[in-house]
Amino acid sequence: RPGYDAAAAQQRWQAYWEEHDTFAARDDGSRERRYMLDMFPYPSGDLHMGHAEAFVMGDVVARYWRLRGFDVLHPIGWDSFGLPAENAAIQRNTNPAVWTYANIETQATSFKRYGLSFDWSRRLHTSDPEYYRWTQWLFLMFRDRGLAYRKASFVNWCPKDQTVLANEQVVAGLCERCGTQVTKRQLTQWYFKITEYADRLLSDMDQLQGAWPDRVLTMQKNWIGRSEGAFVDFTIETPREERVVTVFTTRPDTLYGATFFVVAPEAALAAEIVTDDQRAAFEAYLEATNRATEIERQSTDRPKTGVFLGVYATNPVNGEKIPVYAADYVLADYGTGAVMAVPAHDQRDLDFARTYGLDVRMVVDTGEPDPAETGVATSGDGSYVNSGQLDGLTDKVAGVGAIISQLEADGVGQGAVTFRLRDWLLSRQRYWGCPIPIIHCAACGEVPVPEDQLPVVLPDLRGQDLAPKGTSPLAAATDWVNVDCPQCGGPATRDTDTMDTFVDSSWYFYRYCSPDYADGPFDPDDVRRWMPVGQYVGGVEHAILHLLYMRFFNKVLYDAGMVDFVEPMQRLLNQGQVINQGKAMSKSLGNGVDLGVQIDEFGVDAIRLTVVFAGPPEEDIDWADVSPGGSLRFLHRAYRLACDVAAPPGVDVSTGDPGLRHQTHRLLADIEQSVETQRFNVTVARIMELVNVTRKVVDSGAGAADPAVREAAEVVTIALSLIAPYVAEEMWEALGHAPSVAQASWPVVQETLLIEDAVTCVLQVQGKVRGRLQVAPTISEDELRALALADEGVQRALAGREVRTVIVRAPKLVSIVPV
Ligand code: ANZ
Ligand code: ZN
Repeated sequence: RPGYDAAAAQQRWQAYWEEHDTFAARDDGSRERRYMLDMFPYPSGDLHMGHAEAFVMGDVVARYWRLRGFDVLHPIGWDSFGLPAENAAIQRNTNPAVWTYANIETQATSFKRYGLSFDWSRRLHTSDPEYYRWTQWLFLMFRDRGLAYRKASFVNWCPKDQTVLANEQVVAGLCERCGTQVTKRQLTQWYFKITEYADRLLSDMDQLQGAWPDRVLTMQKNWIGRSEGAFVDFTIETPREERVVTVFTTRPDTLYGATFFVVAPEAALAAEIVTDDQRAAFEAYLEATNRATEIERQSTDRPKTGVFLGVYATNPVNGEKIPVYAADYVLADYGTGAVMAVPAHDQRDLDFARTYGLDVRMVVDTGEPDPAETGVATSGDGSYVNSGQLDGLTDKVAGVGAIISQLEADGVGQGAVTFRLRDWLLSRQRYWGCPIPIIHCAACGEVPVPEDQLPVVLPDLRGQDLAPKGTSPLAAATDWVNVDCPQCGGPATRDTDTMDTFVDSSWYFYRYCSPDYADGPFDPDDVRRWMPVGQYVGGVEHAILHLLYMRFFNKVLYDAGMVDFVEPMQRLLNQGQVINQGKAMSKSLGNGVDLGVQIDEFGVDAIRLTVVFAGPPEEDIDWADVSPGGSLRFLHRAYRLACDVAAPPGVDVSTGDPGLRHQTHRLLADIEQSVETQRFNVTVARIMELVNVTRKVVDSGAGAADPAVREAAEVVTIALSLIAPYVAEEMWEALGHAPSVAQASWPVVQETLLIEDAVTCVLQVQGKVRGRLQVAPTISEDELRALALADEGVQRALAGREVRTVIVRAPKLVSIVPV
């Protein structure tokens, strides 16, 4: 027999949903609300298999919540500014806007076809002036709060994209976007002071334990990199002056073991203290340093290099004078950019000491062999030696405590906490981004663009050369750049940088709550009703980028009184990737799988089912191991089952085959549990099982007319609608229900039907059968009596009359005689 026609079903139901606004977020105040958010896509080309996987997971959640009776917000939009659009536009010689909005339309069409239950009325694009007006407003709000500032510094520079990159965008020394080796450059840039929130970004992670993947929490924790230790003041005598130089150390207890001192070559200090004799050597070394990346510099297996600066530092605890080096394993922008080197207990210092023949002095005896001989630094607990008043102590906590007290008493140091996290560099010298709403005036300095003049709209540079040159292409738009100063009216110029697109994506989920709101970035009431987001779904590649930045934004909004929750995303799911033959899909390997082609061949439902069935959502899917054809055959089977049902809608299912009813409710309980715990692959397995057991009953026993068959087919249809919505609509219709299954209710598990080896107990009132119960064969008489008296059919038959006798023959019969 034929199955369902996937292509026809897609056309029909997509049109139906659209016409009836089936998935518009209901919000009349009578139901509990849930917010299901997907990370919004970049509009780079059409949807691919990765999208197919990510978005179906969120769709299962949204559809489930709707069936459970929640009002569900499930919006979609586009992260539409950014380098990919600009690079593609340069390559194809078109304007980024043209390319971007064309891609958005393509993706929107594909999303609709893919059956995602989005509320399309809330659609947004971060490159729309109506949106980025508020990105600019938020930037100015941050600046008012002292959280946005400009400074000159060395920045990561991608020579190919000709733009600055945030540390997070440098992966293993390479540009995250194009893979080019990143170099350093000095520029004046805008920063967000995310470091001011380092402590809270860490401590609020408590609220996310168990609800966010551990992997993401660990990555954020390491990225924030909290270190406890001390600042210690050394004095350095230069030929010109004596200066105090502070180091940060996590091991102040090893202070007596410091045998040399190291400063970062590019820190201003190095050039200031170097002697004339050593200057030429130092400058040559500095040049070499500027060519190395931060990752290379921190690499432990790289040979240590450095140069003696000709000066000595005095250790504050023992007055010892130790030589000062510049070496590139010390970074300028971490701690204070200077370290006391303790080669016996720090491997990097030991490697350096062995290269340059410097002293190695053990001050913590851990019982391991002497590092001076083995070349292996020891870092564990032990008893202090050669360490003045620390000698005799035997653990780190005591040692660190004692030395910090001493440093503080002597006024030469103090206990301290530092963070690895750097401020967020947000300036980009590129065209296709949100303009920074600042005007530079010779007389007034930085002047914010007045609120009533927002948005600062990107000038149309169509036909102009956007190719990267190292300065923003906006600088060439002189009509746009030259403005009157809003403060003094004198000649002034606009800031020509645009913002990192991670600024755009740090607040889009608030905007979805009130997409047309005109008095601010979002309506605080709407946000209070819908947020925090109940479930966020997206890729783990954003663990330290977007997922940290948006937490930071939320905290600033919280401090500004604009939101009343500390963490914006209650739960996070990182879906896996779709790979092929064990490898990431790529053009060069020729192992790409095209989503459109797959859908044309098997239909949307079969592809969605395949993706969900392939494994737990966070695991990668190898397309070589799955069977969309098998999925399609299953869907046909499920469809035919619905078509075969002969009992009418609304039939009293309690008279149905007890064995099948038991299976139906047992599997329904499993389906529910697996959806709640996001084991969606198990959900599919259980639905398949239910189709099989039901089919057996249809083909034997009481057959298609058994009410239990209808019950089972309805459970199959509703559960399947989460994953394969088109065929589920067809089935719902075949079952004689009005459209749409999206408006159905999630079936209720009947606990009494879950019992293994249940026995049917007949309930009689005055000798007539008034009901049946599924009970355990071991049920006690008292329990059975209570259940029987509570039964709806019995109650109806009694019609309020008092009971005279109850005869209980557990487990098969209860006979009730009323007065
Ligand atoms: C002396 C010492 C002795 C250190 C010892 C460690 C072990 P974390 O934990 O990552 O915060 N350090 C400080 N500033 C640095 C910089 N700008 N560049 C490179 N290294 C720097 O690391 C803190 C430790 O890293 C500090 O503690 C310092 O070395 C080094 F047995 O000081 B320690
Ligand atoms: Zn001015």
